[in-house]
Amino acid sequence: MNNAMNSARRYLCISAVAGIGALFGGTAVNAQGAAKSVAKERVIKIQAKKFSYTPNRIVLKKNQPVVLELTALDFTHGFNLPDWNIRADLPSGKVTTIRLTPDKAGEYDFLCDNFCGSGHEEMNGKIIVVD
Ligand SMILES: [Cu+2]
Repeated sequence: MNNAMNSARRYLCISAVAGIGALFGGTAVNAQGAAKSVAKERVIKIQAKKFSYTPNRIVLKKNQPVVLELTALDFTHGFNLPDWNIRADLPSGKVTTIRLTPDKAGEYDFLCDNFCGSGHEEMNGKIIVVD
């Protein structure tokens, strides 16, 4: 029963993020939806612990769908990507999934927005989207 509840929660979380991603992604998200069975999502695993993300520099290709699988190891950290209006809590020991398809090249900062201690302000990283 616990597993069922977890997957239900995860599904809700993914849906919320996908909705937000649609605002950012525009045509790219629509194109992804249309070609869903063809486009292969790239999975990127990210670990969060006091006070860093590993990796903390992530290079994505424009218009390539990706799944971020975030795992906090020691605390409920946050993941906030303000330029894309994406944020999530990362409960310790659980995998939090965020799907996105970047449609603009550039550099985008992400950061922990759950205060986690003395190094919290330096807990951040960068997503680099290339053409
Ligand atoms: Cu943190």
